This record gives sequence, structure tokens and C-alpha cells, in this order.
Amino acid sequence: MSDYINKLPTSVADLEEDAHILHDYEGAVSRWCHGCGDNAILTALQKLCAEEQLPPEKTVFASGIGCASRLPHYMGTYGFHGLHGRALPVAEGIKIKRPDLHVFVNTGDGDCCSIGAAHWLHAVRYNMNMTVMLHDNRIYGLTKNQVSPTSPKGLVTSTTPRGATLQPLNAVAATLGMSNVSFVAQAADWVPGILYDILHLAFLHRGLSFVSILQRCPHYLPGHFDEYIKNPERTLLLTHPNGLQPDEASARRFKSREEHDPADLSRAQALAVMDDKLALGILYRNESIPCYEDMYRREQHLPIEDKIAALEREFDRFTVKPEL
Ligand SMILES: Cc1ncc(C[n+]2csc(CCOP(=O)(O)OP(=O)(O)O)c2C)c(N)n1
Ligand SMILES: [Mg+2]
Repeated sequence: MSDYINKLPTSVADLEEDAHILHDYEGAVSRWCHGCGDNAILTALQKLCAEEQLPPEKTVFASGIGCASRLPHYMGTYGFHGLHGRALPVAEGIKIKRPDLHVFVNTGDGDCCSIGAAHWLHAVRYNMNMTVMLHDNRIYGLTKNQVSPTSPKGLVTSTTPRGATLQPLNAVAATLGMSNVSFVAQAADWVPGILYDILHLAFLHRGLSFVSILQRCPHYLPGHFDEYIKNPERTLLLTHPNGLQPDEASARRFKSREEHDPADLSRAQALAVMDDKLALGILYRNESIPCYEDMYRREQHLPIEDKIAALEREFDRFTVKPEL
């Protein structure tokens, strides 16, 4: 007990020096439209950083290109606004060299599921410890209203004036089917409390956590998610002692609830493809998948004699010996 008392700050000045406040995580003023769901994601992330007291100098947000990918500018942490579709390889590069950093990725549905789709598959397979957020507004926002892989069939956009012809790609179901998947969740920007809880659990997961966030684009797709927003019956809240455990007041707002064990992959896959309801919560979590950076570092930390012996073996393989 006396130890604990000794560790308590003795003055407000001590407190201010050590503790980070929300303001420490604020960056530039956002240029997103009024009512854009990206604003809710930004707010949740700043709150998460403050709650977890993440040192801003040890926290990185990596992104590709798109409206969603502007997020690193609005954080008071480090950031890397990369190339279209390349948010994940940038984040992996950061993590492999600096596993001590907290790495977050913000990517759009075009950025992740279209031009960056190959990186998405492999990032899930490498399972590096990072929190990946798919801002799924179902449209290319930044480039002004082109069809995206997640646009629903029939959606009229500037590149599909007669309506999108293909069935949309289900990013949650696709991720659940990828090798080495370790964490998949679904959230919506219009339920900020649940969004925050999901991002918090995603951050605490060791491995790649993939959070698909349905995100409103009021400029190009006004009212697009109203079928869920205006009809609470159509949202299914997933709760479990090993998943989301919202307080009773927040949970009561959902008319449909299901106790879903995130260890159950086949139920998660069924929940991801439901037509009539939108499942929000932790669909899948598996803590036993190893992280690539841990395996890589184990190899990097071979004793020097072993490294030299391995090099000698390689050189010997290519030595041309004169015939005697
Ligand atoms: C190699 C390359 N191809 C195309 C573009 C043009 N471009 C920029 S953002 C974007 C799509 C953005 O859509 P999404 O990823 O869904 O993000 P949003 O703006 O909707 O948040 C495209 C096609 C580009 N910048 N680079
Ligand atoms: Mg988009």
C-alpha cells in the first residue's frame, strides 16, 4: 500500500507532465464534409489513444489515398499518407523495423478492396500486430463518385450510370476466409459507443485486427445506410464475455442481440453474409496465430557465430573448386 502511495503524483504539475490529454492527439483541422462518417472514426481514435495513453511519438497512422486516407493528417501522432492501395505494405514496413510502435491503418473500400486487394490478403496472412480500419462508404469519395467493389448492385454512380452490374464484395466475409485471419469485427460510424468499444478491443488484440466500419458519405450517397439507421430491427448486436460487452444501457438500444462466441469461425461466416440484418461486434478472434514480426525477429537475433556459419554455408554452395 505504501508503495502505491509513493507512486501517486504529488502535484497537478506532475500529472500534466506525464499524462496525455485528448488535445495531444489532435492534428490539422479536418477537411471532410459535414456529416461524413470519417469524423466519428477520428473522434473514436483520438479517445482511444488518450484512454490507452499511447505516446504520440510511438504511434503511427498509415494510409493509402482517398478521403479516409487523410486521417493521419488529423492525428497529433506520426503518420504516413502513402500511395493508393499501399497503406498495408507501408504499415508492415514500419512494424517490421519498429515493432515497438503502435501501428494503425486507415484505408478506404477502393484503397483496400480494389487497387490494394492483393496487399490485404497477404497482410492478413502475415498477421502483424496492427489495427486496420476499412472505412467502407461503398463509393470512391475523393475522386467523386465512382463505383467501388463494395457498391451494392444497381447503385448509380458516375462510372455506372445504369447502375452497378456486379454483386458487391463482402469485405468481412472475404477476410474471414483468408489464411491466418486472427481478428475480424464490424462497426458503424453512426453508433459511436459501439464503434469505440470495437476499436478498443481491436487495439488490444495481438495480431492484425481488421475492423470494417460502415461509413456514411452524405455528399455522394445521402441516406444510403438509412435502411439500418431508421430501422433498428435490422442491426444485430453481437455480445460475448470474450467479445463485446457493452453496458446494459447501450445494449438495450438494440432490439436484436445475439450471444456470439468469437472463437466460432463458421458462425462468424454465417453472420457476415446475412441479407436481412447487419451484424455489429466482434465476429472472430483467435489469439493463437503467431505474428510475423515475432518470427522475423527471432531469426534476426541468431547468435553471431550462427549467422557467420550460415553465410559460410551459402558461399560454399557457390564456390567453384578447381578440378584436381
Ligand atoms: C495509382 C492510382 N490510381 C488511381 C488513383 C485515383 N484515386 C485516388 S483515391 C481513389 C479512390 C478512393 O476511394 P476509397 O479508397 O473508397 O476512399 P474514399 O475517398 O471513399 O474514402 C482513386 C481511384 C490514384 N491516386 N492512384
Ligand atoms: Mg470509399
